[in-house]
Amino acid sequence: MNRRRVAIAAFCLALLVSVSHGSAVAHTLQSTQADPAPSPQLKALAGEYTDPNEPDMPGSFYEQSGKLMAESERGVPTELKPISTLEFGIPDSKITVRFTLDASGRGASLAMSNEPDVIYKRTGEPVHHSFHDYQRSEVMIPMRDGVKLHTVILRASDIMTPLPFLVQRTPYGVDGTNRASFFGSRPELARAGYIYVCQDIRGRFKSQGEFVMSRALADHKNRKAIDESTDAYDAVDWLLKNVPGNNGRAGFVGTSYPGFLATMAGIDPHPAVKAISPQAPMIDVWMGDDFFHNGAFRQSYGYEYVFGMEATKENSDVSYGKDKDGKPRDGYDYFLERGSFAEDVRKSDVKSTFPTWKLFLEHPSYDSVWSARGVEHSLNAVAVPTLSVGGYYDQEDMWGPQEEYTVLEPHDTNHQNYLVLGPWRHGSWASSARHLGNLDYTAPIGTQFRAQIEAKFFGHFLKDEPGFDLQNTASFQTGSNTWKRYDRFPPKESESTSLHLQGDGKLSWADSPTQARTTYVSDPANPVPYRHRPIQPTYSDGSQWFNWLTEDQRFVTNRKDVAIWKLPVLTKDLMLTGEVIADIYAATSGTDNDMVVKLIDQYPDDAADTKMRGYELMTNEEIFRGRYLNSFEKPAALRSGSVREYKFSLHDVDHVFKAGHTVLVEVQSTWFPLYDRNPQTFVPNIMTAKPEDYKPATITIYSDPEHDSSLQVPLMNACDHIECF
Ligand code: PG9
Repeated sequence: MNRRRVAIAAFCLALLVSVSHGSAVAHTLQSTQADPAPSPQLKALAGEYTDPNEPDMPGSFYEQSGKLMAESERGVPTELKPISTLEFGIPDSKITVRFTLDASGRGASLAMSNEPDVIYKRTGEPVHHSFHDYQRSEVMIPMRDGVKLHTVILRASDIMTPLPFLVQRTPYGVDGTNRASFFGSRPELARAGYIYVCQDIRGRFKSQGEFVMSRALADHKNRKAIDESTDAYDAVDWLLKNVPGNNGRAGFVGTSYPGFLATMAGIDPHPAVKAISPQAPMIDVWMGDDFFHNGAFRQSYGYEYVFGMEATKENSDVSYGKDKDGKPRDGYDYFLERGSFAEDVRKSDVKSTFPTWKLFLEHPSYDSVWSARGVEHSLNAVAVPTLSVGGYYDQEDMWGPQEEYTVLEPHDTNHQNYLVLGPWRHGSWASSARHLGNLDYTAPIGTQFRAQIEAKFFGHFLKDEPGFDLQNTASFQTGSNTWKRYDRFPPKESESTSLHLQGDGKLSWADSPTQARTTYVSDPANPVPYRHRPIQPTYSDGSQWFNWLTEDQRFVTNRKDVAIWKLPVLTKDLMLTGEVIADIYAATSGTDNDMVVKLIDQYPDDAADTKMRGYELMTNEEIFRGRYLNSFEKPAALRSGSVREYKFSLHDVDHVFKAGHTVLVEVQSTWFPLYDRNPQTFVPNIMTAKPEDYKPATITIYSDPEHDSSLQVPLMNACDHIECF
């Protein structure tokens, strides 16, 4: 399955129609079709149906000319295919909808084959929505070096006034872009009216040229040089001259890889580019986004994502195969048995090593190969209004948007650097759901962002429309479940305050008065899983990858290789807004190691929401690879037994730990198989470590006046928790 669609497919009925339209695979339901149900029967099914758990995503069904039609806020009217009188197929998909009648013979509820546990109840009469009539065309747009890029253009033919371009460049394929997919993925923008342009980047799908993963910026003084920034420039230049009815302005939008591409469109931009919204952009894949974090290699993700992108010009899937009982293999076992990343590559049986796998193998440290790809080094001007969007629970690119905003902020002379953060997973602001995993935000925060901020941002800068009132930052604060607006992030009220890791597993606002040591043995043969097992391939159907950052951490809390510190139960709410920094003093009996630090909100055992009782919810987490303590460029062995300071960011938070909850800090040295195992004995290149290099090591965390292990947390209501003078 196309990986972009996996993320969208989870959003159920409201999106169903549009998802099926975007499908690359045409599954036919013809053979199972019965004669159409008679109209009176279809009329009885008519209504709006809603999942009570997700009340903001209803879908409507109605009879039209003897056919059953479906539509929703983002699903264009679509004719369903009758299978029986109560069961219908969604065109171009395997999904079926089955109705249940009430005693009077009227539709009462429905279930969809792809969501067997959800029952949609009839909640009213069918609701109709307006959908512009987007006309689709395909072109090959020439770049300055003659390479042509495949581009789909949608123009709202029922809007007569000149419109701006809204451009998304992507490596994930644009063939499925049409009226239905535009409304399905960006309903507010589709309804507002744009010339929507989606382009395959170089070397992907139907575009010519060579694909280079996170292509570095070229020297723009060389007029012939090309990169994603010049391709964006050339595309805009061509569109302005060749697509009639444009208003002379262009905006760029995109999430993740397309978010990075939106960022690139804002570097030395075409003069017509008036707004960009990089959403979950990856900014530096070595420092903190997809492939490494502080030097620790994201083994399962790096292996699978690159396979998906570089095996063919289109998207490919990885399988872990079956275990001896014929069940799908657990990714934990799969990667543990293989060993180092070099073994993953060797056992993958690909004919020649993919270019980005080769980079991982040959450039494990932050050398010029990676720093050249680090976008943050080129963000030295807010050349166009920039709306960065990020998720506190983004499992792929949490760091990118935070970094983009932070690096741009000092250059923001015109006050056009904007940030929106919320408790979303990767890209889930596109959803209208209230939930993320087990968490309930009590409102459709994605819709609120899209309607009140994103649509108004583009409306203001591309069409001079009123209503955009964001000053600098909007953040949906968890715990209190409220939207906050800040005139900068972190806000000036936020005070970085030490939370000390003391002896006996105590967390305290007071300094460590005594000497305390906490030890655990980290064994690479038995690494701590990063999420509940079994672990499915990252983007496979049913994969739990998407929500793992919100999983209850109790599944590892009792392990002997996870050290825990705890604050007494809070008597007042504790509000943290800003950056959390880990500052841990530790020694290892080995010569290399990893430090994983997690900040956790522990819910009380009598929490009102029964599924949250005793829940251990991470708010912040990160890893640091010890060999890079001196330098990211030149790894060095640690001296066995010597105390070192591990100081690194756990990134931004905006969370209220409620009175009655507890704060936990956990430290561990493996997080597998998301991160490859550190052999814990220094080897020049961990990618090629041999089985005998992996050794258990004793990790000691220090708590004393000289080695004051702590977390620096951004306290908003400091005087409620520490003495204020
Ligand atoms: N997280 C994906 C990615 C972006 C950039 C580089 C590598 C991976 C994505 O969702 O596009």
